[in-house]
Amino acid sequence: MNPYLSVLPEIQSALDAGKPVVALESTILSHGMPYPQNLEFGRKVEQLIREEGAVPATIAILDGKLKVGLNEEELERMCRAEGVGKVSRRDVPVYLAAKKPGATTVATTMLIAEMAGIRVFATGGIGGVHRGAETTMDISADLQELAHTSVAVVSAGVKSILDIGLTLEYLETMGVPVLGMRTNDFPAFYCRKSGFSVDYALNSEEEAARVMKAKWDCGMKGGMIIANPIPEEYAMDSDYMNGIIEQAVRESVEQGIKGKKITPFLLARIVELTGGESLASNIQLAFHNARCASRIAVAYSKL
Ligand code: PSU
Ligand code: MN
Repeated sequence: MNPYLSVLPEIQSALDAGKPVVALESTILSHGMPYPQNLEFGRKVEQLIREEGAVPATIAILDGKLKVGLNEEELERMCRAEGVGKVSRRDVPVYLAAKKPGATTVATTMLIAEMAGIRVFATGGIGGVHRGAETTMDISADLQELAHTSVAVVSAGVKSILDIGLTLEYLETMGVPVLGMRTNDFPAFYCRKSGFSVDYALNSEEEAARVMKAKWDCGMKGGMIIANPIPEEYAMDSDYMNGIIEQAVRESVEQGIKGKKITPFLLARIVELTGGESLASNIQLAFHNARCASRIAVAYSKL
């Protein structure tokens, strides 16, 4: 038994009974969306998962524990985000030892989900290879985690704050399957297409579950990406978004923003520059991913 792991009783019972559970990250709350929209989102996304017949498990680091499932007060704390750090793999032991509050990224949420026995995780967008990474070497730890940790991540692809082509090359090198949910196009978060393709298109959530089972039953470690495009009605114009993203990236370079601060800086700037319009799309695509992940978890639990 991992002494740092603290799983809510409802989630532990579901896991013990082989019932579907869907993990959710907390960096999207603490560092990806403003308060109080993040709190409203955090509650609603859990409710959607329940409506699909699965149990939600929002993950965070609090009071020296790896928390799987948050109560109302803890969720509020993550959304207010006062003194809450952004915790990727390297930060975990420090936050545990110091009992500091930490929001988990995709990498850390996968890591903790795997420890708890959760196989499916819904997010908005994953981290990846940043533009200019050939000189900065800025590659999100999310990609290494996908290579090693056995959790399927449902995401709306990646934002074009990243170099999408290099991100896909890196995932290929790391042996991570990139599967499109009812699409051949790898989506670009706010937009349904990025100009790049997925490795394989899936026709259903059941098919995703069968791929997961095949991978893990034969002893292969590592995750996979289920790329789920934003619903048409919430998609944004790609020329418009690329212009906004270019500007945000330019400002980050001019202001010398580096390291783990880059992604939160760009996300906040994009919300400002679009006058909040991108936030509405972000919320809707994350809801859509939560529904998809729940259906995959339900299908997986029946195999
Ligand atoms: N991309 C988004 N929204 C997010 C993130 C990325 O569109 O909220 C967050 C996720 O938690 C992701 C993290 O795991 O940023 C990646 O940060 P970095 O690039 O520093 O690894
Ligand atoms: Mn980075």
